[in-house]
Amino acid sequence: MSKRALITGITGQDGSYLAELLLSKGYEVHGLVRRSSSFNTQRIDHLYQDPHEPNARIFLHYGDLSDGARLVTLLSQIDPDEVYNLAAQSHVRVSFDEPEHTGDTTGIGSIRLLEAVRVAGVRCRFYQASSSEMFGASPPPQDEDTLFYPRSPYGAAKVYSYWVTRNYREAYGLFAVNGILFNHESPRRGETFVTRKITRAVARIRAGREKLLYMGNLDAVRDWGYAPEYVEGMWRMLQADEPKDYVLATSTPCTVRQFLQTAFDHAGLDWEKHVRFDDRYLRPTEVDSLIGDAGRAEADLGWKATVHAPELARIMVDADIDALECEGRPWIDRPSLSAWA
Ligand code: NAP
Ligand code: G4F
Repeated sequence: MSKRALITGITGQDGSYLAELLLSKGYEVHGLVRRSSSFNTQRIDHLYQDPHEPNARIFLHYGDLSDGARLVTLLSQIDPDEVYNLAAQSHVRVSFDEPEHTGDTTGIGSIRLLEAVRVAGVRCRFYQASSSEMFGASPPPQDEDTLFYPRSPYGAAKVYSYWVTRNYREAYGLFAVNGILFNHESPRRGETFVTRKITRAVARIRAGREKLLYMGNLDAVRDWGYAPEYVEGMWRMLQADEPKDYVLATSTPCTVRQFLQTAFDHAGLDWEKHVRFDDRYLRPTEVDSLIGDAGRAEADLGWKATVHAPELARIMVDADIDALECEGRPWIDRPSLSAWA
């Protein structure tokens, strides 16, 4: 019998890579998809299988983390072996604009899902997508024992989700774990996160479609890894003998400025000629430096990141250059200057 997994956030960057990974391991994959007036499934369209086919192994279900009753119904129907809670309003800057919505989705959404697991009586393993943003102002290096000091409504909502996940483990004996993941990126990264905003702009400037890129704080330090490696870590956490929380990170610091320079250099461009400052991209409170220590994940799970920021920047620039040269994909032609965050 193949295992069954439910992924919330399957249409996002991580959800799409995780769905690929689980399908490659023979899982039956179920994904929660928000109803939208236009299709939001671009990242998983290549995985689509007609549910009428007898051998179909991926199934999509309408639902939303704000709708607890729907979650109970789905959990009862699917009866999964593993649940990966990846859905969230995941943009830190936007969480200052929409703090209540972020709290409802990124925070309360997690307990709705945990309650659905409990009420439906499903015996599954549960993964919570926790974040290095929870460390916020705590100085690096950060590991599983570092104090949380969130600096945004998003970070605070993730701290809430972290603790309710631990609480359901301790209160109800649920195999529930937090993956505390540092930033991880890919060609599928949302276009308003800084790495993708940069690599899309590099491709467009190189092609002569734009001239300038407006940016916020270039001094922030992040620990950027490669998303496909991180979803492997998520899966390994749920295969472990006992439920524990783990940091996944590269341990390699990189400033936004260094990422910019590597990306522009790779395309043969001088970043200083094309980058301008705009304070709309600053946050009311910034997280200055995130550098993770993933020693526990390496020791217990045999997980170690191999792709670091410079290689990542080159992978993403190459992918955005290729995508721009692709015919017949109209969404690619959205100008990066209209990015909202
Ligand atoms: P992402 O690309 O922004 O994807 C978020 C997913 O959540 C999308 O599928 C989105 O659906 C869905 N979603 C949003 N609100 C929802 C709601 N109310 N109900 C149901 N689904 C909803 O994020 P990601 O980068 O893949 O990250 C995955 C998870 O890991 C997130 O929880 C994020 O906060 C966390 N995380 C990410 C990183 C990172 O560096 N990427 C690091 C640490 C933690 P639509 O497609 O319809 O918008
Ligand atoms: O790419 P970012 O928006 O990611 P941020 O805020 O680090 O959050 C991401 O990683 C978290 C894990 O630590 C996740 F939990 C979260 O869901 C998300 O995936 O910004 C990175 C840095 C920030 O310091 C920001 O101030 O880049 C700086 N930055 C400078 N100019 C900019 C810009 N960020 C954005 N989005 N846009 C800019 O123009």
